[in-house]
Amino acid sequence: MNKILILLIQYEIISIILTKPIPQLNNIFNRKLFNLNGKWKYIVDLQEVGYYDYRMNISNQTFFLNHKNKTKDELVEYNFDAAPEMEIPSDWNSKNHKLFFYEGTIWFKKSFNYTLNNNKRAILYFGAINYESIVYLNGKYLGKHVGGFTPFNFDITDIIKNDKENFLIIKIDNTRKFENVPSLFFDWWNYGGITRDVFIIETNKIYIQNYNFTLNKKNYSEISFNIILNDNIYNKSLLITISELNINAKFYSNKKGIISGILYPENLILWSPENPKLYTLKLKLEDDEELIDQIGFRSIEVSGNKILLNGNEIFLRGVNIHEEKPNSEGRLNSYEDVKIMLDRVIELGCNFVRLAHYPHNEYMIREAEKKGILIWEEIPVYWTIAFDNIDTLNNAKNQLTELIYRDINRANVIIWSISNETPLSKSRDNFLSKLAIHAKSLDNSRLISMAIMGKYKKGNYNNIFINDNIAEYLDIISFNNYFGWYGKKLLKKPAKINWIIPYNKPVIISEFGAGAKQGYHGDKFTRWTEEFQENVYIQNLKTIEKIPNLVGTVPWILNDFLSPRRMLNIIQDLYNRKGIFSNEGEKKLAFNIIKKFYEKKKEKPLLRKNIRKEFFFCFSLFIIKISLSIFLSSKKIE
Ligand code: GCB
Repeated sequence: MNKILILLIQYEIISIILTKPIPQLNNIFNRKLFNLNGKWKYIVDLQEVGYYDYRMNISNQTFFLNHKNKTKDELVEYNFDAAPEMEIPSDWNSKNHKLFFYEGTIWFKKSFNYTLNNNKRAILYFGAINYESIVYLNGKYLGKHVGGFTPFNFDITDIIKNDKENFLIIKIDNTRKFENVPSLFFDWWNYGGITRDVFIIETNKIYIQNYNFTLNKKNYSEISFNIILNDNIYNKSLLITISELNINAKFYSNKKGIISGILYPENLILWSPENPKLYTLKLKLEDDEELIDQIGFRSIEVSGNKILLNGNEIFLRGVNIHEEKPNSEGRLNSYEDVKIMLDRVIELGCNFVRLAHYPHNEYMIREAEKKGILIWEEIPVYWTIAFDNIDTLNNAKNQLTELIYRDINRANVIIWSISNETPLSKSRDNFLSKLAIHAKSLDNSRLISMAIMGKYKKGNYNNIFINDNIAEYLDIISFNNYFGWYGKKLLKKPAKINWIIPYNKPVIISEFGAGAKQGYHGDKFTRWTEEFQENVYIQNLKTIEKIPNLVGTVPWILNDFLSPRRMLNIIQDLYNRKGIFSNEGEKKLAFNIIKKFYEKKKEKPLLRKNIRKEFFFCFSLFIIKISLSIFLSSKKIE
């Protein structure tokens, strides 16, 4: 049947408008999975021949409604059997050099046999597809998803053919558009394709869709929880077990299929970077399936101008990272890649990463959680976007929702960031305040921040000030500043900056740094040399220490990364060169500067205070002794 493929569309057009992905399932890796990764066929379709009829007037809003299904005869040029294959998950840009710069539509197809056991459900799950995807199974439309970095799923129980060949077709379009999130301009590679895992999740008819467990910040012997079932089933019982904490308790669902309550752990060991303790949590539905997770408990809060982790002040020794392979081109999408990245992060002395500028894959979050690395997660509301457009706002909100749903139980995630360097305006304020409120409504246990643009006071490059109407919605004031790199002031002498930050809140410098081509050497005033970058860090770190309320530093960035905005020949060659490591994984000189700074910061503030006290005590004794001996010897002379 598939020789010449009937691409789509044997369904009622109305379903285009009504069908949506079903609510998101979390904790995917611990569910029963059928793997759809591997080889997929693909057809590059620059003019979307497989979708649009060139005789129609595309500017007409009702285009979709008038759209006629394509017949077999119209699609004779579509033949997936003759098409090349691509390994999934991946991005097409690094898989086929002809597609390196490609932004547009590509169709993907996977054929597979599947056996659905009696009384089970099949849920089709995508870790992420960049950017817009329209999904069909066995010629039936399943739905559309917008946004390139978050998971989505469809219930395919009634569509999948049991013990027969099934075929999945996806139209993927990564065209940049002003109304998208991110919009037209961004400083990273617009990798297109099925960039994360594809699975069928097999569940029982009634299953646990999503859940969250939260430690009470004021009382560490209470953990509250909400567990959402896929159905409004009343009085369904669920057994929660965390053996190590002596928890083994039964609860019942309410009319909405939600199970809520409080657990009272005994001898709880809190998750922390020093001891990233995870417990095995078991959720067993009566006469139904059991779901297991590895879960940690910690508290995170702001007190005045400090961040407290488990009630203790913490300094965030951070570094930014993009989701790009550590030693080559392409989206990072495997556990092995994640390990290499985190080894670098740890070698640098960090306890914190900012995952710029969009949600990264779940492997990263989970592995960082095991290794005790704290995380800032972000959605790609980046630079200027269509702040006046309600669809753009809904899109951003949806990306935030999908991210928070996925990672709500990860102990290491402490910050939701709603944007990066957005230019000030009323509509932007309205947009961002709504995002901040939305994030809090979904999860008020974590901290909200965003990367603000640091500004110079007119005519005085020594005065850097932060002033943003959204500050009142933020728990942490974070800002980016490229002193010594962008702007007029080059670092000829140590910077004497006045930081003007009029908020009594903790402050993070979320980006600073400079570009250098690894292996290019010269004096410290020659741009692009490793010495120049090293000097920018030396000078920045001196003045950054003086930022009022500073609780974290996040250099930009761990590795050089691809960006179409970086076209300087020989030096950049399409790489943003601000990495502390090159794109091939070689360290630059700046590495040691940051590492030393972080070694100093590792000492607990209290410890440092004590050392200082002891030093002054010994020093005073020494002075007294010297004065005394001078006095006595002068007496002797007399
Ligand atoms: C920034 C952006 C980041 C860029 C960086 C740069 O402020 O937030 O995405 O890559 O500067 O290198 O200019």
